[in-house]
Amino acid sequence: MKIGIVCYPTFGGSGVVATELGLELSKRGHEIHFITYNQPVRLELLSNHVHYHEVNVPEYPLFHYQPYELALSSKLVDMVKLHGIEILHVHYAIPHAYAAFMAKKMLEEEGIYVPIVTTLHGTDITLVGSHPFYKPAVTFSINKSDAVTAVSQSLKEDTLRLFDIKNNIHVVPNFIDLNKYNHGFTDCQRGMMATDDEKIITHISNLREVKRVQDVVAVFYNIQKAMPAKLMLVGEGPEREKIEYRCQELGILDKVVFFGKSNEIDKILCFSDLFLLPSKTESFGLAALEAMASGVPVISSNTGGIPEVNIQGVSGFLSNVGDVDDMTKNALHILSDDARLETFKSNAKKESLKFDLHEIVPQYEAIYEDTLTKCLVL
Ligand code: GMT
Repeated sequence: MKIGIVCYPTFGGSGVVATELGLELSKRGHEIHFITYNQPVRLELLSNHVHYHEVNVPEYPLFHYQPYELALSSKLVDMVKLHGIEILHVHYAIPHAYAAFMAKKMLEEEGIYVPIVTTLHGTDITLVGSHPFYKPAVTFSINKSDAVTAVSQSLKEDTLRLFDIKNNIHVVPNFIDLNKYNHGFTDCQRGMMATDDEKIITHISNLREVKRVQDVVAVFYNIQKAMPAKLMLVGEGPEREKIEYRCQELGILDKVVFFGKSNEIDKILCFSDLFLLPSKTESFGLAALEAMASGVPVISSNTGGIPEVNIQGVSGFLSNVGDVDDMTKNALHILSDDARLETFKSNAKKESLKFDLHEIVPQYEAIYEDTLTKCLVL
């Protein structure tokens, strides 16, 4: 199949999922066209099966806001015509599903029919999409998609609760390339980050308010009072400065390593003992899955789709949002006994196998095939 993928090209989970999906689909013989405003961060490999088409939005002084969705829909029309793209898979409803619908209608005028698959990732529904400013357009775009997927059962339920949806929503969870996390490193270079007796606690996110990174700091502060420990904070975002000040106030700045945006997530997870994800909302929690695939147990909140990934008492523990004391208690329970820590590490790895990309990517292929068949019948 010739598949057009529209996504945000940034470090966010939706862009990562879209990119990894496109790369895997290309390995399975499909021709993939990424269409977005920058080359996606995890898209290192361009080949005759993987193409990237940049959407340019010319600056024009009359426009207070540059019309990205207009430029995107025009680009989609051109790319479908030029490359014979058969199906468009758009990740994140805003504005991608909306722009794709406009492209579809323009193409229909020329007798070309291209169906749209929309994948909902979370913040497009729970944080932004349900805002009254966007809600009618998001509802319309979801209802006009030929197929809709959500990354967790929880997100599907949220979508049905928040919007008036007429379409069926398929749950297709986030996935992981387990080969990437079967560390070939014989030495994780743990010694560079901590001494043998120190436990390594890690958090990876875009450091937005919704991630509650202050809770990460609070839990870590409690852990390091009970045992020697280091905190690895990976990612960049609006909360970064506040967090640094908080660490300084607490007198733990020398125990916290800020990695910024790192492409070496696998290496960092390789030497981690525990992963913290105390988010306020989280439709899936790809970062937790990546940790688990590296054999790192997870202490998380019990919000959104996280309980579909992190299994209570098996791969880690879940607490109510903001319950730092319970998170600390659970973290210390895992970390204070080496044998127990090993059991949780191996359980985390085992649980991650459910999300093997070889199991999940065929689900998307089946949706594409089904959608194309239905559209041919119409
Ligand atoms: O978590 C973020 O801030 C990034 C966000 C995004 O839209 O890229 O991630 C969302 O999509 C990921 C991939 O499906 C999910 O794993 C994340 O849980 C979800 N984030 C939230 O729901 C907050």
